[in-house]
Amino acid sequence: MRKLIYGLFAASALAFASAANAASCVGDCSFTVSPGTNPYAGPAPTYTFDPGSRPGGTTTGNFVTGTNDGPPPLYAQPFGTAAGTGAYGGAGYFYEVGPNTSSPGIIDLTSFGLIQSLSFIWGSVDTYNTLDILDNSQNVLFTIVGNDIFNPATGNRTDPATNPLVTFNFSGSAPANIGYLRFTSTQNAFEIDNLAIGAVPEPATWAADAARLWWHRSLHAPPAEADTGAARVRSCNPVKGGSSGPPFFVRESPGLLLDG
Ligand SMILES: [Ca+2]
Ligand SMILES: [Ca+2]
Repeated sequence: MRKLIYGLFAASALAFASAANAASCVGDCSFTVSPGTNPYAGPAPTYTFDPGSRPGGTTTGNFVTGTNDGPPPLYAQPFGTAAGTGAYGGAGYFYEVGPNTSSPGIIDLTSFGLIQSLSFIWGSVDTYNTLDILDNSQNVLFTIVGNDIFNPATGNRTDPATNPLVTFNFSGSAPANIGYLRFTSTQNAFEIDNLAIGAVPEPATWAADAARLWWHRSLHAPPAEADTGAARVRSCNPVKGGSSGPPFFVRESPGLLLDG
């Protein structure tokens, strides 16, 4: 009986470890944390969260600017992106979720192809911030919490260590599966800015692009002689000093025609 209990315990512990590993950013997921800089020095943002630079689709959450100390305190501007202080985020809008505004919030990335990397400024990292990286059906692929970024995640608003650039890299099956980011914060707040998505078209898109390229080229192809296989005949001058015989001709193989 004792063996059975131990066995069950070991099996459940193993299952728990597997579940935990499945949710952590390991395997096909890795990340780096670089202390925040002012001005911002990361990749060009896909979304600065200013008007006109915001994720679409089924995205939820809040686009705000500045710091709102309430009461209760709602959110704080991520370090290095306050108006006029950074090369990016100059208009100052950022993305946030929290119980007094809305939480969780979802950023819809389903319009991108293979997502190989993504980065953002994680502002005032808190222990109660949770990022879930979801697949296209919104199942959790990877989970990262504030203390994974900096421990202890004190929420300090100006310390570069708690306002870092966080960069994720994905491999294996992850790039094709990532569909959404889910931000949860059980207290105010989880703030990010300058979300940069590193994506390439999916193979299906490549095929479509190739088909479009072929169609475009077929529309602009040389006259039909290039496609009929008919030999093209080019007249040449008679050989200098030759007899009074007829001029000779050369045949140009259509197989030598190169597509521009
Ligand atoms: Ca911004
Ligand atoms: Ca925060």
